[in-house]
Amino acid sequence: MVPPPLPPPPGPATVVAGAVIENGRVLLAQRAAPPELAGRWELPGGKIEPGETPPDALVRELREELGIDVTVGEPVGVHVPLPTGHVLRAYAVRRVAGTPSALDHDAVRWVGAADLHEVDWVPADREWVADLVMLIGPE
Ligand code: 9L3
Ligand code: MG
Repeated sequence: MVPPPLPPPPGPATVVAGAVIENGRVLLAQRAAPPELAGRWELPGGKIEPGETPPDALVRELREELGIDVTVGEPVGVHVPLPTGHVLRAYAVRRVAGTPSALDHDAVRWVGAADLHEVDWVPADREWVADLVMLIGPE
């Protein structure tokens, strides 16, 4: 029997973002779109699709966007309301395979704690700077 489609989860639709942290640096990605966000840096990720948990969605998004396999760990920072009506959530993730490349972004780069404040962040992700500094630890 074909199972019925899952009902949408309660509350606003969720966008998930991943903090890949290695060797005292976090992986950031430079958005290519939309025009108002293009050129600015974010924790990579995207929208949860029907039937996905937040970790499922993050594993899929980081495979699609960066070509890496990750396992999803602890939540990072606050849930951030987006102008689109979505809610944005971040998680610490561990890279288990693949080398990050900008498959959907304009660029990727590793940034240390001391440089995180100076990043040209997409506005929503700036909320997590202090949390990321704590996670990464001093350089
Ligand atoms: N967004 C903001 N910060 C992030 C991510 C992954 C996404 N770290 C915003 C940008 C878009 C929306 O969420 O308005 C959906 O993201 P995407 O699917 O275009 O990556
Ligand atoms: Mg995305």
